[in-house]
Amino acid sequence: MESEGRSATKAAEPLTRWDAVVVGAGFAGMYMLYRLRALGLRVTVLETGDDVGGTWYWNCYPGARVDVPSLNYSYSFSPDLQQEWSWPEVYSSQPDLLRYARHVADRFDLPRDIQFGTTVSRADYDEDASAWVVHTDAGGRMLAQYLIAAVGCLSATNVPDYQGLDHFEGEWYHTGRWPKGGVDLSGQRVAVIGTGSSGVQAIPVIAEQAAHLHVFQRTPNYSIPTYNAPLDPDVEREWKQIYAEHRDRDHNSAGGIYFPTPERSALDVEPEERQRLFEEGWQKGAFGMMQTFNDLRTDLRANDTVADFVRQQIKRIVKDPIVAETLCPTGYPLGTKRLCMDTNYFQTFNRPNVTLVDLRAHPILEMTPTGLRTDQGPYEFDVIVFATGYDAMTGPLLRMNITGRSGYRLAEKWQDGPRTYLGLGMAGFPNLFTITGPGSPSVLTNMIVSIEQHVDFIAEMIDNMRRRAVTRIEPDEAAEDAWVAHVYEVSQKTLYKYAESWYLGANIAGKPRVFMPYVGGLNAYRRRCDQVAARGYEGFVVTAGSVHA
Ligand code: N01
Repeated sequence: MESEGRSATKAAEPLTRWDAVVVGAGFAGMYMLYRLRALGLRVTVLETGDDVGGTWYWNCYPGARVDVPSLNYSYSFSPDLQQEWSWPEVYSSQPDLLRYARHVADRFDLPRDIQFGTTVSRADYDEDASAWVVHTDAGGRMLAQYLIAAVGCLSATNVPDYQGLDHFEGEWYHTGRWPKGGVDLSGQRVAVIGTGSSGVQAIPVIAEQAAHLHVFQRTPNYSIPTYNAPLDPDVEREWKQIYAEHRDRDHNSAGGIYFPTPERSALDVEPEERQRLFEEGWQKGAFGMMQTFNDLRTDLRANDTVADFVRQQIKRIVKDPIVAETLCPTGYPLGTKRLCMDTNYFQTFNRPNVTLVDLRAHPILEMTPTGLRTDQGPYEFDVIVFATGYDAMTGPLLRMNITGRSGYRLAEKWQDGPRTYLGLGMAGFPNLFTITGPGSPSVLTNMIVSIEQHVDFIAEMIDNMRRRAVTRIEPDEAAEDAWVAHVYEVSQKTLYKYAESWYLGANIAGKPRVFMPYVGGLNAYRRRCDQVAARGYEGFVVTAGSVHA
């Protein structure tokens, strides 16, 4: 029996001892390993994949690309690294980001401390040992004083529970688990379900390969062209001359990428002038348009003006007026679901081999052996692509089956939504740290900047603990409650509350509706963390003693 076989392996597996176990070898886990090793800790990193890169390892779907310029979306911790690395394009493709991750791993000799193909199946806090016992699906057991979750915010994939999917006779894939060797879609009848950032990127590329592509859209999305281009060597050279200044500006900005604050409200200018500025911003691409006025993300009436402008653009680009209307997002403010960045997304719907299906009007009733069925009839495919997103932020942590002090399960603690102190740790779970966990700015920012801030904070806290002979640290319940209340309070002052988004857990049936990231800005958050550290880790409870790990 398989379970017996597995437990037999488990029993035979010796308990290995570490100072720290880090889970995940994406950008967060790699940098955490680098920092902890420099402190002299014995560290092992457990990674499900067979390579480094995290998000950029798994998301190798056609068209996958970062939507932050790579000069900003890259590590800043090593001046040499940032000088020697060159990005071919302004917005890097997934293969280039993976190449970068591998380069960093090799340059800092990281893989020797990474166990690839290893998934954490359970982690239990052992109070007698003052250490975490970490179990892996291969039957491994590890004892470690510190457990650090670097599992990413968007790594627990969500495949809708459609009746009949098991009987589909073609191939199906989720964008976040795309096969490593790629998928040859040429001449195939393909369906893409989902039109969030992943779908918006994949659809134009798949349309070029497939014989026919059906796009199944539930909620239309606001999307802005990036106008990606090769990185101008002069821009790169000038940037690198003052890299430290650029990094400093990013690190102290609200979103982890610096933009000058626009001076005017969208409501303070005449409609013609506003239109002209939006046009100009649209032509700049990406976030250009959002930088035209200072209240597009905060004032509903100002937001309406930019949302109207995007709908005009869609109607201008898409030739069939019914298709254009179906693609127009309405009913939620622009930016309250993740704003998509695209290359020829709306143009793709002018292709003769692309059909848009409106799932709002005609929901999927079931999957069939040859495709799927709505009330409009059957659709037949060779390949179905699920671009249906993630059980975001809490999903990757809950999938680790974590149990803290006194048998307190994380799933139990979070049954009404995530509760953390600063998105860094939880009361009842000593020495468990989360990189970009719920309650931190994370997904609302340039992720690498947030990752570096968290890793630096955690490394310095561990260093401080060791120097003070502190064996356990965990958030104080009252400090955690106050932070949870603050995260909620700040979110209620924004427009985010008007959208049914994954930020709120709305995409997963039964998930508590709690706005998970901290929307108060990375700059404010960083100041708060610095203050917490300067005050001797205010809000954390420490215990001195010996560790038996
Ligand atoms: O996932 P999503 P994603 N039936 O949740 C639809 C980052 N990212 O992988 O909106 C039918 O955004 C769902 O519809 P609805 C970025 O942070 C970044 O695209 O729930 N449809 C939606 O259209 C992003 O936000 C980059 O009504 C269903 C889509 O599937 C995050 O990852 C690139 C459905 C899911 O969209 C997630 O993006 C890619 C169902 N049962 C991703 N369930 C860049 O850097 C869900 N949907 C550019």
